[in-house]
Amino acid sequence: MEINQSKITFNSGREVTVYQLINNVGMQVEILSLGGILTKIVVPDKDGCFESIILNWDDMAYYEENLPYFNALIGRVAGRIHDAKVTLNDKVYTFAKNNNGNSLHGGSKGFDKKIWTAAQEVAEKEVVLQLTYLSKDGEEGFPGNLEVTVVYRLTNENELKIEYKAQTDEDTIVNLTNHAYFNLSGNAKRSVLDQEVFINADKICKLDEELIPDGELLSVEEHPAFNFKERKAIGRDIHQDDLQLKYGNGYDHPWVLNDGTKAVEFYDPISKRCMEIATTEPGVVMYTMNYADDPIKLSNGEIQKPHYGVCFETQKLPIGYNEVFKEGVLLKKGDTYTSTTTFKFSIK
Ligand code: G6D
Repeated sequence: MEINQSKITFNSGREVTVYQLINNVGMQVEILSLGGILTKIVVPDKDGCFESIILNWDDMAYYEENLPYFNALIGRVAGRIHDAKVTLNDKVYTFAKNNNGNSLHGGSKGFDKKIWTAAQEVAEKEVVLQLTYLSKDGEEGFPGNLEVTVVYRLTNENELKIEYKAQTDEDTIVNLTNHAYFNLSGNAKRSVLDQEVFINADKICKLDEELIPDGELLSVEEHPAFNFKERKAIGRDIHQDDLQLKYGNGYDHPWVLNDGTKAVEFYDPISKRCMEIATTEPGVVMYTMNYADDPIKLSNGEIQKPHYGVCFETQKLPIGYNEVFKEGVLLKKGDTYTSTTTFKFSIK
């Protein structure tokens, strides 16, 4: 078990630390102090070939812009907030309208753009990187001084646990996640459309063309393209004639998770790599990288392309019309926000 660290200086002059966590069986996780961004998750395939299973930019400097939020911690509020405003205790708070007139992923400079303070620990059975950040009262329009702690925990069972904790001195809203782009082929050598997904959910949030929910939940039995209760290839139904797929230009929806130990299973039948996700969160947004407009190079030398990554953003449901689902993201003064999501890697 070890943690190595190095420094990189971005064009802006900001110095960022790179932390490399290694367990006793060769799994590696690389994390930046900028945005808690994951730049590598290296696991073996069926032949013992160790490759990274998340997308990574070729030029690390691009992580300062990072328009698609590659592999970053997202907050203060992940997902969308309709009309970029919310009412708390009879006061209206307004946020940056950074996505079709709505708020997306914490505003113009969310948690993915912040430098986090790190503390590290190497123990016998795990290596731990703790990141902390103080989001000041009024930052991006959100009320309350919010002290946030995110712990990345790598175990010898090839599990990466992400544990979130936050406390506030004023009532506020919080919804934290990680926006990793996974591809189990290894170094993104193939699209994810032939990789298979199971999602333990009977319903999705109905979205409109701006991807804003109105509170109605749709049954995956009536929208079979969104039915992942039997593991299936991501690409099998992605082009079906379903208005929800049209709105998202693919999958970009919150699934409402059933109770159970396994929320998601993601599997590549060629490499035999398997990733299982367990979470405390009520929902998961599966986003199939439906857009890749900017011709930016990945670390494998290829220009990024749609459907070469898939995100499983575990989170609470987004605030939609008439502030639906707002209750789920409320954090009262003096209460503690906690959330844990575990990614377990194996060969099947
Ligand atoms: C698009 O709608 C999607 C979001 O869900 C995603 O997080 C972002 O791209 C990267 O806006």
